[in-house]
Amino acid sequence: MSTPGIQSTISATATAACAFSSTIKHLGFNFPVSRNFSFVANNGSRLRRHGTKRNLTLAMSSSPSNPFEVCVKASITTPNRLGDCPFCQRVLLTMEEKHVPYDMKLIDLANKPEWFLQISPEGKVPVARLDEKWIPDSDVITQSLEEKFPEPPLRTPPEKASVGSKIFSTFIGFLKSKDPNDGTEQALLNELSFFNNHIKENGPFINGRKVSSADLSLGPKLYHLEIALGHYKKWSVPDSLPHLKSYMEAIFSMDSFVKTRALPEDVIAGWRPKVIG
Ligand SMILES: N[C@@H](CCC(=O)N[C@@H](CS)C(=O)NCC(=O)O)C(=O)O
Repeated sequence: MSTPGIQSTISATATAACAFSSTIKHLGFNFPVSRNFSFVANNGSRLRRHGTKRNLTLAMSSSPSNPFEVCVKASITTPNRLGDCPFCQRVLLTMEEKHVPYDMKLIDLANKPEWFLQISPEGKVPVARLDEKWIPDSDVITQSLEEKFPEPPLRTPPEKASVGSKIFSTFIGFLKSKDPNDGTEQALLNELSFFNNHIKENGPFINGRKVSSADLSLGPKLYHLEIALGHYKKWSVPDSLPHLKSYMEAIFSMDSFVKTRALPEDVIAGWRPKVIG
């Protein structure tokens, strides 16, 4: 299915083109830079970084004329900005970490276009087009990306894949709670302490030295936790959990994270209906 013109699309390659264009001007050249040229230059540097023929083949399989398309939540506070969906950020982080060029289509979830509902009948983001098929759900999309783009490998071993997986639901329970004595804060603290100990013994990331898929799933959720609980409950991660704190700092400062994170005001606005109830 073809999607309409790219009014609501921000192209990762186009962003790279801007960056590259300003570099050229800075060097004193002045000629127009095409999207293609930027792509080649962009992937050229990736190829040097990875230095394998396999990467060349993989990079070329999603050329700028046919980059991966991913529908993500649009900002509700700022035009033409990525919104506050942690599942969308997880997919974007995976593409960034695997150096897969993509086109991002920003979906206004309060006013879903007809073409979007046709490719995502449940009306949910993220949905990504892989091999000409639209795939919903961040679990399925990231697994498909892992199969199609095995380098760098991001798979978390099964015995560690569920570490931290209860943090998001306990965070939501605490955020929604109106009764300070209902145990929701303690439930969250228990999950965070468990995670803190895991990182102390296995860190700096869930699977050790390198970031893996479980980190890319949890990182955006911890970002929401920090912003939403800070705003609505004046709550922050206690100093008694230093390994969790440094984990959050490490994830939040990754280039891929900075590039794909939501605006704090969108995170705050996004959780307001849940807090108000
Ligand atoms: N399990 C799904 C969850 C996706 C999801 O819940 N997305 C939300 C945005 S964060 C959504 O699209 N909600 C539909 C709506 O708000 O209308 C995944 O991992 O992709």
